Amino acid sequence: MPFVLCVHQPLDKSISSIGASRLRLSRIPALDCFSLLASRSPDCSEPGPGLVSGFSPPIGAPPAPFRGTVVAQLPAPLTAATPSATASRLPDRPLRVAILGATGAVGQELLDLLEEREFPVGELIPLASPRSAGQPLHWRGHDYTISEVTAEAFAGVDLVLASAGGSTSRTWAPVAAKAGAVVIDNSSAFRMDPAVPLVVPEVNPEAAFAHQGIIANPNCTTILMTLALAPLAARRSIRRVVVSTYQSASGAGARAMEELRQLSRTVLDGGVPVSEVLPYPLAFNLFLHNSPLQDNAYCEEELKMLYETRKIMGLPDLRVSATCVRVPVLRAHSEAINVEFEAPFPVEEARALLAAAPGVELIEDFGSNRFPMPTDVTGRDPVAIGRIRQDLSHPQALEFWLCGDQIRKGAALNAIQIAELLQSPTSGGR
Ligand code: NAP
Ligand code: 2RA
Repeated sequence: MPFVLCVHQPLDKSISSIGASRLRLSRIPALDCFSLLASRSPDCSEPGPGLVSGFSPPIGAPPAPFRGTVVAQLPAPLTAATPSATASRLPDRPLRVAILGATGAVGQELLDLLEEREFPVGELIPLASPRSAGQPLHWRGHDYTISEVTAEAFAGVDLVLASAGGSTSRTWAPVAAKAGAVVIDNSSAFRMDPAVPLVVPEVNPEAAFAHQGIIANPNCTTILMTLALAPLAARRSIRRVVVSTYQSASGAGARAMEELRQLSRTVLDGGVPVSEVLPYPLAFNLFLHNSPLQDNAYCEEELKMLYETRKIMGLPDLRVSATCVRVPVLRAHSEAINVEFEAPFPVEEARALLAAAPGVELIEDFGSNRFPMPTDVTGRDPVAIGRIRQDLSHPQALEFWLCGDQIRKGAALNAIQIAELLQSPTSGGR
């Protein structure tokens, strides 16, 4: 039985993208078809009478007519008083923070962001492989020494920010969680584990509080895409997403970045580039994503975009088809996204929603053909979106382009935002 949910509360910037998924995920778990009626003016800046409705039929099934009406209040924002929040929060004091993978591309970004965001670190424990053990690390005016990861390293640790690959996380995250730490893991080890929340703070912040010691950070391409999809899905149900990615070398780690630099010099000097880190030379080249191919001819990265998007957005039937490509950009991923909705979506309405969405900025100048580029977002927090347009081949589909710094919002920033949310539950997505 499909329901109509009427939200008697003005949508503000955060609620517009967070509210719908919160309703779907935590308040009405049995709902398989939904509709969200939101009180909002068409320009999305002021409360007013507006209608947002959505319907998620199973793949291939025709949409059924609405038959019932349920009126529900949007849940109050998560606060310290929310029971699930208090049980799973990080203590409100300077924390003992371990960085597992402190020498890597994401680990280095984590260190920079902890400082930049003045995260309350009482004690820092930088961990890496035996290769780096004993190396010095200077952070926030103090000298540290990188240690090899051991069970003892997690004693008394409040928070582990892990970015040392899936096998390292599979070994050590449960050890750290058992020792009492909250682990926020950047690897794919636990993302699809039903007991582990998969969180983008601007999209499904409430999920973080259901953790049992481990929280998964989604794949970088997925994080960037859900920031754009969530505010649109809150207005009209999404039927299908077709996405092509343009992924930078840094998505494959610090050594892949260095290889791109070196092989670019080799090519410019007239030499023959030979790759060791990535499967093929990336300099002046591109290739389909380097993750393992599956029997269905999709690679792992492409299937992560399908399954992780479904989990984050609470849309288990969402259709997503991805083609992931590695391109010779040092840092920041790009995505060309086509979204089919259950009804036509005026471009101006979508543009206003995206402009107001948390974690998103628009870069759109049609007059000068100026839209987001990786260099626009390198070292910056927001995902930049542009060239939002009607799909000429489908009356209910929109096309747009986005760029996001995947080491930052696609990994380190998202992880720290989750930690901030657990320490101060109203901070999600700041
Ligand atoms: P990276 O630059 O290659 O860094 C890997 C880090 O893991 C290094 O600090 C390395 O230490 C450490 N490490 C490797 N093996 C270890 C072991 N056995 N024990 C302890 N530490 C070990 O990789 P990255 O790009 O930062 O990625 C790290 C993780 O984040 C991966 O799971 C990746 O999928 C995920 N992620 C990456 C991105 C991105 O854009 N790069 C985005 C989202 C998620 P040593 O220096 O000692 O070898
Ligand atoms: C990439 N999936 O290959 C990685 C980043 N997490 O770009």
